[in-house]
Amino acid sequence: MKLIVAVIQERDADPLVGALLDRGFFFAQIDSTGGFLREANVTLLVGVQTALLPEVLRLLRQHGQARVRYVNPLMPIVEPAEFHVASPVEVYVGGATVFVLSVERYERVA
Ligand code: 2BA
Repeated sequence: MKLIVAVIQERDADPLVGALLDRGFFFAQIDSTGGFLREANVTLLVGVQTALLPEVLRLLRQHGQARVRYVNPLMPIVEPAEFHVASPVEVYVGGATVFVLSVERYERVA
C-alpha cells in the first residue's frame, strides 16, 4: 500500500477531488499554504493499494495544471537619492507536487 501526498493549487482541487470520488478513492483533503508564494493550496493524502498508484498519478497529471505566476521580489532598502523599481519575477508552479510513501500498516479501527 502507498500513501500519496499531493500538493495542488487550490483552483485545481474541485475537479480532482470529484474525479477521485467518482473512482471510489479514499482520501483526506487539507487546506495548506505554499511556503514560498504564501498562496492557498490543497494537500491531499490518498491511501491506495500499490496497483492503483498509476491511476491516481494519472488523475493528478490530468487535473493538475502548471501555471506561471509573477512575484514581486522584496524591495531592498534604498537610499533616498536612489530610485529602484523591482521587476516581477516569473515563478513556474507545477501541476502537482507529489510524494509517494510506502505504508507499513493500514487499519480502519471500528
Ligand atoms: P510554494 O512553496 O508557494 O512554491 C510555489 C512555487 O514557487 C514552486 O512551485 C516553485 O516553482 C517556486 N519555489 C518554491 N520554493 C522556491 C525557492 N526556495 N526558490 C525559488 N523558487 C521557489 P512548485 O515546485 O510546483 O511547488 C508548488 C507547491 O508545492 C509549493 O508552494 C509548496 O506548497 C509545495 N512544495 C513544493 N516542493 C515541496 C517540497 N519539497 N516539500 C514540501 N512541499 C513542497
